Amino acid sequence: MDRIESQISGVSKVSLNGEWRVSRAADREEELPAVVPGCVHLDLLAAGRISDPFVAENEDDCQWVSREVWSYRRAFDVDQATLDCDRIVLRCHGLDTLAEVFMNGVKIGDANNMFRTWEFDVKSVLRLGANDIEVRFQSALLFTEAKQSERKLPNWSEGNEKLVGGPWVRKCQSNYGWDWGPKLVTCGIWKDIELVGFSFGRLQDAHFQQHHGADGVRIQLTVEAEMVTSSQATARAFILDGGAVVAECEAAFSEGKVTLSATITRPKLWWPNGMGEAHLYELRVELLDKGGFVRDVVGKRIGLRRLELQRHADEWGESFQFAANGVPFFAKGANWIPADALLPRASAGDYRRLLDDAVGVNMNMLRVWGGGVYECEEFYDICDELGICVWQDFMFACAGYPSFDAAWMRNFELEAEEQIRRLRHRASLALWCGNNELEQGIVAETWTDTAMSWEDYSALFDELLPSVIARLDPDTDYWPSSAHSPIGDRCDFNNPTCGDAHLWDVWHGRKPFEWYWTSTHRFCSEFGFQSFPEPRSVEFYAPADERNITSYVMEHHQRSGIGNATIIDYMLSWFRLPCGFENTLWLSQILQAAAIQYAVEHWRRNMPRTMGALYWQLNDCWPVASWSSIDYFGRWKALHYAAKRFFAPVMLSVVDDPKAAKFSLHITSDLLTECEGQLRWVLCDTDGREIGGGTKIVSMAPRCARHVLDIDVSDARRDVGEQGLLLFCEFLINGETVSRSFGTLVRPKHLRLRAPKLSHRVESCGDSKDVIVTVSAKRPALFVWLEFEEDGVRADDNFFHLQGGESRSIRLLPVGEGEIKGVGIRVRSLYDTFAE
Ligand code: BMA
Repeated sequence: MDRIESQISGVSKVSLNGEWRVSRAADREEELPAVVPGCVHLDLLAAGRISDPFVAENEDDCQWVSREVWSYRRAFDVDQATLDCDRIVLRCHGLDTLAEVFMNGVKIGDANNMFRTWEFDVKSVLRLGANDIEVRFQSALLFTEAKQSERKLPNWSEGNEKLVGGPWVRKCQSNYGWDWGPKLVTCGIWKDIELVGFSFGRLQDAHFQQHHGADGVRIQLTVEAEMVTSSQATARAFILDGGAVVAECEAAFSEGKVTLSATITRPKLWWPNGMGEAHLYELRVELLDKGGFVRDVVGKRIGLRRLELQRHADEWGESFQFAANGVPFFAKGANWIPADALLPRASAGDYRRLLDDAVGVNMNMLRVWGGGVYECEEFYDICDELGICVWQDFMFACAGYPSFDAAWMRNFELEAEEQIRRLRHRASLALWCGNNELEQGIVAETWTDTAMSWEDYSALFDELLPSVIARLDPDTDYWPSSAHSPIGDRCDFNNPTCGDAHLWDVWHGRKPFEWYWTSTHRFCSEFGFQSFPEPRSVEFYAPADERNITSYVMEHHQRSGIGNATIIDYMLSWFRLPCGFENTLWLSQILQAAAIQYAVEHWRRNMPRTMGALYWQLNDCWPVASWSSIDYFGRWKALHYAAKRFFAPVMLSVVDDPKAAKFSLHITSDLLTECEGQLRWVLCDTDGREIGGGTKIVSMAPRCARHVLDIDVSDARRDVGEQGLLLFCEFLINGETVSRSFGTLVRPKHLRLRAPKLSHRVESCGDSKDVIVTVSAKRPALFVWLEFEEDGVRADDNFFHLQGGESRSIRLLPVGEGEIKGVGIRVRSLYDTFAE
């Protein structure tokens, strides 16, 4: 079917994906089956030649794989129709990384950049009938070790959690290891590979631009074609909305290029999640010959929107806020790392699940972090659909890069051109960012062991990259680095008055959570706190006799040097020492959620001074202790449930003031319209006895944060003592609770909590497949959580607080297709973590 269609269109494509063979180049005899797209570690794993590197310490035993030369081969047939094409190329959408490509024994080219598409002319080497292809991968690790011994580039944590020399090669930097990831310097044909043949010409690019005016949105489309013939060619474009054509234009190519334009008069705008519909149109571009026959077609989905970074002088310095269609919004989200350390394994379903999980907790922005990869089409497709804005880093992180090397620079320039052309039409694309954290101490006056020179840094991030962006995508903003301070001393990378900031005073700096409340930064693009995955996930990698957080395997699955000690240190300052291994894992999640909630609530209260909070990090690439809110298996940690609450469109939060015996209540609304609701609060003791309470009607202007009530609890404190006092509060709109909050005058470890006597009841919900669990507490219960034995289940709320005598109905949601049985549910709370 594909073939027939492609022949009609005049570009024939023969996929070479599928079954290949892989062997060490030094030992061709021993060939193993291989899958393309894929990578050598996945092939060796499937063939039983290595043990799963994600289990126990197996990663150590497969380090030899990164030191070999690997050869991928397959045979394929070519028919006369393909052979008759005047131009035939082998198109490799992704080779990881140092590759030589041979066809029928003839070398057809080399590749040295994982982030580029490689095309090789194969017209003269192809034969009718049987052909063979070999792609041979050098060891990127041996290459970078050699380069690094010739000239040492600065690189954080090298030799510790990282292998040597990553910055020398244009390859996923976290392959070399990271403080949350394994060291698996893999190789392989990691994206599609195909033969492409054509005789007339093919479409190369269609640059879509939009100009919003009073009479609608004017579309401008610059189409480029690679022509084989010199005969006349025309470009025709359609914009469709739900299948119906809303605009159409056509014009003849001149020297392979043409600009078309059209106006959409009643545009349906694209909005980020929470601001409106993320409406998408279809764009179809055709290459026509002079008889009007379609010779090539490309399709894209586009959104009509203005999406910009607004920086202007204001009372606090310079703003840093994103605006959609002129409306500034608070960016709520997280940092994204590769979805799997062995990336070709991440399926479209994995991307769908993770991104659904991001919008499911009210996120509207993700930052594709610079130590991973430019993501696959599915990723951006789903972000476009769901209204997730993308902050896109270029792939540089935490190291000095050899921009003094002209060939390396040219290689990157081509990479940047390709990625910008690929992604610039995306509705979700909010920002191009040069790199991750290079300005954070890796740049100095001159090159040293720990820094690159400002001169070489600037050549790359102040000159080359912004000029490529200005040429190819002038409509998207560029930001040189994250974190970056645009005013004053550039080395003051976390300047609180301007730019974005990476706030690691809590965690790396070991400051107390209260430090967050002193931050007045304009946009917090990184801050984080670690936790362990839940017991079921840990059981996957830690055998029974290693289930203690100081065991070798548990420390092996913890890549932050200060990791486990830091978790425990903070844990003891907030919570009682937990009993046993499992409670330690769960309590680490509660602690992590508390830390990030502390931070985000503060910044949202501080809007519009602060206009973004992207925590580190959304996801994991293997099972490990890390800063993620979703573990490798897709299980939500307590933080992810908390994110749903602290990123809610309308958020109630409590600021406690133990000295003054006072709670201050604040509401932050991201709604685009005014809202009115009822604030309710109940003060009780740890036995659940009500001591006070009240209600208040509150109106909130659109997009604002304000202090709405002070509650003086000095009398109650005198009566029951500060360790016995709990404040529960909620905000209701039209009778429905939209946000809950909670306050105490002491840290949870000093509360006189009593056994809450939790019980739960499982009910099915009418005809629907939904299952409801009603959880009840006799006495106040903090951080109540449901734990599931069956997989494929999630709760619509978890790690919540209950008042004494309160019942809460929690809906269980299926993850994927499965049906929920509602069996094996355990309900526990903070009390159970320490009470034996
Ligand atoms: C950041 C990131 C990563 C790192 C994280 C946790 O600043 O950019 O490099 O994994 O901190 O240490």
